Amino acid sequence: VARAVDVPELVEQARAGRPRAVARLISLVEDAHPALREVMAALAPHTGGAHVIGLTGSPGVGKSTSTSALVKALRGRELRVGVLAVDPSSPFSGGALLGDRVRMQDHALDPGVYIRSMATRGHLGGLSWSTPQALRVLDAAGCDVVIVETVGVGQSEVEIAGMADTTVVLLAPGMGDGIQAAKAGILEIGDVFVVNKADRDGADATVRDIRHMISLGEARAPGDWRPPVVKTVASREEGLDDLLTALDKHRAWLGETGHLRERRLRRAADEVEAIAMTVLRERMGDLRHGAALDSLAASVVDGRTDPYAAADQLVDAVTATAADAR
Ligand SMILES: Nc1nc2c(ncn2[C@@H]2O[C@H](COP(=O)(O)OP(=O)(O)OP(=O)(O)O)[C@@H](O)[C@H]2O)c(=O)[nH]1
Ligand SMILES: [Mg+2]
Repeated sequence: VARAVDVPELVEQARAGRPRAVARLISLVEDAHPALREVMAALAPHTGGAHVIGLTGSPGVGKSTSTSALVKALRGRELRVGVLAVDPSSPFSGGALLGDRVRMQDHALDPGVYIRSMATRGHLGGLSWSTPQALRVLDAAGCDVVIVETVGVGQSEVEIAGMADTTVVLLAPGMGDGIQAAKAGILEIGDVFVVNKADRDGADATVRDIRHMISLGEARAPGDWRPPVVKTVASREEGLDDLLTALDKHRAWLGETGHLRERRLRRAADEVEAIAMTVLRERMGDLRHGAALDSLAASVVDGRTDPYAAADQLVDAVTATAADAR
């Protein structure tokens, strides 16, 4: 049984920066709670202020260490920061990210930092559904910057890149990371590249590799964004100024060229689509368990109708259900 939620009160507290209220709102997202509709309606006028930064890279490359160092640098500028650690492979909150939590303890007592890990596997609608909603919560709660850290390489990273204003791809010297990045299609999604662990041999060679591979990409028109490659030693908090400068420049470029609005329009379209698909799937499910699909299936088997016409009828039935609901 869902606990009653005082949405206006909760939203007001979250907007005032109360961590418990923010936590509760993100839990509502994770639970796909019925009160979410009201929550999102209340948050909508207060969103759009945060610079959303996606941070991705192979396991162990230093994402969490970099996030922590970045948080510290941003706090040095007195900005409010949200961190969302997304683990698409884990069905449980917290577990896989426990190590990161320990690392993040530096910031545990800082009211200007909000850190949350979120597991999305098995979640209704998955990553594409829950992450943007959690981002909205942090955005509306007044975060100037929200960092989304993804665990693991693959499709999820490309998905996260679609949700960020600026995507940072982390690499490390050696390990053929540059080549792996090219293979994984990660070069296309990076707005800023970071060669972390620059205290190790081969950092300059990796920087050259990445620059070379970026230059092999699509021919760029004047005025297009050229992804910078920055060297950092996150564990010693070195190179963070260069990284912040690159992030600022990208944010400014986005604003000046209209790309920010373009990206956010695409993001909102994806979000609306993901929610609509979830709703449609639910309603399809209702029909499946009702008699509608059975009788359509019988029509197909008996040759009275074809599967396409039957599918059209099913879709029409779903739409009719929606009209009834209104
Ligand atoms: N030498 C060196 N080690 C680093 C640097 N940055 C991070 N590390 C170390 O690399 C290891 C992995 O760092 P994490 O920040 O956990 O890497 P991650 O990308 O978050 O790892 P996953 O979350 O498991 O994918 C840790 O032992 C860090 O201390 C660096 O700049 N130089
Ligand atoms: Mg990590």
